[in-house]
Amino acid sequence: MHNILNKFKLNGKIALVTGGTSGLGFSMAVGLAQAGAKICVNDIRDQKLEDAKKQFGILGIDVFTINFDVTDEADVDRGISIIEKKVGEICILINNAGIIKRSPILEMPVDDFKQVLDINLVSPFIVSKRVVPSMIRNGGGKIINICSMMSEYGRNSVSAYASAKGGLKLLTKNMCCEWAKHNIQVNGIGPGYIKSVLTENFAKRDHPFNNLVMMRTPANRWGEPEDLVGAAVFLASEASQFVNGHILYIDGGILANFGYVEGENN
Ligand code: NAP
Ligand code: GCO
Repeated sequence: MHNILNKFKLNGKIALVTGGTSGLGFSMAVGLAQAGAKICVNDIRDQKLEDAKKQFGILGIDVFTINFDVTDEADVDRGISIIEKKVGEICILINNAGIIKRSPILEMPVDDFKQVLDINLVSPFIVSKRVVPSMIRNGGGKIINICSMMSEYGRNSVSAYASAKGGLKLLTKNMCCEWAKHNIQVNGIGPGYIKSVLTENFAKRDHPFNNLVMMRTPANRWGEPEDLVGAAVFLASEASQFVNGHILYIDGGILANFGYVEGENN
């Protein structure tokens, strides 16, 4: 009898996780590898690539690492060409690389605003544009864009980041519109507040922002990178063939919740 779990297996698939040397990307890459995929990760710092290779190795994963800058179209072409030559053509792409710069709009240099958009929004366009032609030739593929709950919300000081992630939500839907006919499913994962280097300054007891996140998150905890892995495997697998243009929020319920204070109904 056909077993549905076979639909979640990624054996024989080649996956690229951009910026997958740490944090959320690293965890998702581990999950895809455990599901059978051959994993490639890139970064812009050789030391991080070396450290990641060791970390993956400890987990028994033979990762292919490569240095290229996702914001530089020529460097992306060079990097992807090396992957195609040494590993094979990519069938799963997770556009994970990202940064955040927090500043009030009036104090934020335009160049900082542009850099955040370049990495978080323009680079998924660049990398996907380079990878999709081979997906089309090969009969299909999967793209997962790492959005954010800031694809839905604004917040003081993250105007560049929210603009980029809001744009990435709609870029995801446009990629779906243009590439679905080629059996390419393009979806987003929208993490809530997850412990990583981007948020480590907040996730400390009694930090005002930590108190806000705890109050707003019905799960009453910060997310861990591992909380995203099941969704990543699902959206990278045959189990999600009819899921397209969807942003799957992994946020402990925060987007469903206006907020609650003790005693509000007294
Ligand atoms: P992270 O550990 O800093 O991961 C981001 C990765 O992107 C880093 O490895 C970074 O490399 C890489 N990167 C940055 N610029 C690059 C470039 N130009 N070319 C290639 N790689 C580049 O932080 P994270 O929290 O895991 O973030 C991963 C993704 O999740 C980001 O898109 C972020 O916006 C998103 N996200 C995070 C949260 C959260 O709460 N943590 C929530 C929602 C969404 P270097 O370290 O060498 O610069
Ligand atoms: C912030 C946080 C958020 C998270 C995440 C939420 O400053 O508000 O860094 O932006 O990183 O994107 O989904």
